[in-house]
Parts: sequence; structure tokens; C-alpha cells
Amino acid sequence: MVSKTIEDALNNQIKIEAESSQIYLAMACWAEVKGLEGVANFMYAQSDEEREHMLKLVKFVNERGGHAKVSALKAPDVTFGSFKEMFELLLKHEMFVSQSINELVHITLQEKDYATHNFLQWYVSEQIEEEAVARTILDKINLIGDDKGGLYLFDRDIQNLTVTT
Ligand code: OFO
Repeated sequence: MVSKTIEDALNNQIKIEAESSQIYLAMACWAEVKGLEGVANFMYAQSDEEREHMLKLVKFVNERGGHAKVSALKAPDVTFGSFKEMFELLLKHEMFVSQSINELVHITLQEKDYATHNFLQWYVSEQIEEEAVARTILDKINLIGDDKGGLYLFDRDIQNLTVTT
């Protein structure tokens, strides 16, 4: 059974994961209309993953005697100055999510909720991976600079950069 404090904290994370899914969906759309199919597919996959992260939390809350809440979401940005800017935002957002997961883990220790603490370890590992992928992508974008041919190859190769769910 989760306490009210843990239930509220998990529901807050559910909202963050849902917003992440929307943010990446908006990025996928922007990349698609700009003609970068590889980047768009990568972002669609990221968006799906975030929904999975959200559902995992939803099911956990309901199974542990709480009630997962579906709440209104903040509308994401739908246009970006450049692809570099878009990926910088992705990294910034993942760093924010990592911070939020850390805070959540901290609350479980305060509440002595070791079941939820254990459950959250998956998210701790996932965040390490997601931040690493975002940094790898930004390194590549910095190498390309303004080179159009480089961008073409980047769009083709990004499909191989998979992130596990
Ligand atoms: Fe990419 O954040 Fe979920 O956990």
C-alpha cells in the first residue's frame, strides 16, 4: 500500500512522463515537416517510450492500492530554432526528468517505502541511458556544424541509436 505522500509524488511523475511523450511527439512532427525522416522516427520512438514509462507508473500506483491520475498537460513547443536547439532541449528535459526521479527516490527513503524505492531503480538506470544518448547525439551535431551532407548522413544514422525501454 502506498502512502498519500508517495501516491501524490508518483502521480506527479506520471504527469511528467506524459508531458515528455508530448514534447517528443511535437519534436517528431517538426522534424517530419522539415523532411528529416530519421530524426522524426527517432522522436516518434522516444515519444512511445515515454508513454511506456508513464504506463509502468500508472500500473504500479493502481496495483499498490493508490489511484493513478490522468491530468491536464502543459502544451509543448511545436517549433524549434534548429535541430541542434531541439536536441539541446531534449537533453535539458531529460536532465530535469532525472532530477525529478532523484527527488522521488529521496521521498521513498524518507517514507521508508522500500517497495517503491526498488521499483524506481529501473527509472534511475533509464535516465543514465537517456542522458547518454542525448549527449552522443549533440556531440554528433556539433561535429556536423552547418554541413548539409553531414545532416543527411546524421538523419540516416540516428535510426541506429536505439534507446531501450
Ligand atoms: Fe525520458 O524520461 Fe521517461 O523516464
